[in-house]
Order: sequence, then structure tokens, then C-alpha cells
Amino acid sequence: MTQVFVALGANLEDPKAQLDNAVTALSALAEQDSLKVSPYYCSTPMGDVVQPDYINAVASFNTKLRPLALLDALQQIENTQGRVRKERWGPRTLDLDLLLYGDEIIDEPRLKVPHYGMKERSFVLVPLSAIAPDLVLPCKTTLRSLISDKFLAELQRLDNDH
Ligand code: A4P
Ligand code: MG
Repeated sequence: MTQVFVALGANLEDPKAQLDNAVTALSALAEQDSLKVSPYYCSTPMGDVVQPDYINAVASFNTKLRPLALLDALQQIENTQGRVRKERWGPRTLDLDLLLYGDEIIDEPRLKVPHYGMKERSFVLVPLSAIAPDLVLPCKTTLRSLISDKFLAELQRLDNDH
């Protein structure tokens, strides 16, 4: 069994409901009582595409699924929630990125873990620290050392209870 971290993002078709539905779907992949979900945060879009603001969060859970089977399951959840892949970094009903799979470093054509952008993204690091403040990345960097005041200021935490 391995502890995994998954980033959730949505900016179309009631993004908050998209995240709620994704959390329900993720709970089916999680070993009993292992699912933790960060608060939801509103963030301005990264990249040059003009698009609505995002709702972002991070979930962690223990799973027996091997990495590629987990990726398949995450992509199936995205597809079920109407994800259409068009432009890179474009708007989406739901994006599920596998951030960490235990301490493993994975370099396969379909799957790179740790996720390539996670260390530079406030909308990943801030929710991650809400559920795993003492996390140390496989490269031995502490999560705490990556979070700046600027990152904290970039996100607006939503009031929601889950
Ligand atoms: N893939 C490889 N490694 C992974 C991994 N660790 N997790 C492959 C998930 N997938 C991984 O992803 C393309 C391919 O990456 C997959 O088929 C898988 O085999 P995708 O989800 O189809 O494409 P994408 O999401 O459009 O591309 P990319 O580069 O993953 O986009 P990002 O980096 O996810 O950025 N702004 C804010 N504020 N908040 C956001 O959440 N998200 C994006 C998307 C842009 N701007 C944003 C946000
Ligand atoms: Mg993605």
C-alpha cells in the first residue's frame, strides 16, 4: 500500500461541484479512512491562455493500485466528468495530476512523478501543505522551504467543509 498525493483543478461548469464529484470518485480508490482533502482555493490561471479562475485542491490517500493503474483511474474520472483535451494549459472541467507516489521517482512515457511543475505552483504547494505540512519530497527538499509569502498571497481559500 502506498500513500499518494493528487492535485485537483477545475475552471469550467461549476468547478466546485467538479471537485466535490472528483473527491467522491477518489474515495473509491482509497483504502478505508485514508482519504484526506485540503480546503479548496481559488487561483488565477497560470499561463497565457485567457480563461476563468481555477478552483484547486490536493487530496492524499493510501492505495494498492500501481502507478499506471492509478493514472488510468484518474484519467477515467477526468473523462467521466466531461474532460475534453484541446489546448495545453487550456480550460478544463477537471484535471487530476499525480503529484507523488510514495517516495518513488517514475519516468515513463505516460507518467512522470513527482509531477514536473509542482515545485513552482502555489495552487499545488499551498493545498498540499494544508494536509501534509511536514512533507519531504523525494529529492529531500522540505515542502515548507518551497512555500513563500508570495505563494500564500496568490490563493484565496474558500469556506467549505469536507
Ligand atoms: N502525465 C505525465 N505525468 C503525469 C502525472 N504525474 N500526472 C501525462 C498526470 N498526468 C501525467 O496531461 C497530459 C499527459 O500527461 C497525460 O496524458 C499523462 O499521460 P493532460 O492532463 O492530458 O494535459 P494538461 O493537463 O493540459 O497538460 P499539463 O501539462 O498536465 O497541464 P497542467 O500542468 O496540469 O496545467 N492555473 C491554475 N491557477 N490552476 C490550475 O490547476 N492548470 C493548468 C494545467 C494550467 N493553469 C492552471 C491550472
Ligand atoms: Mg494534467
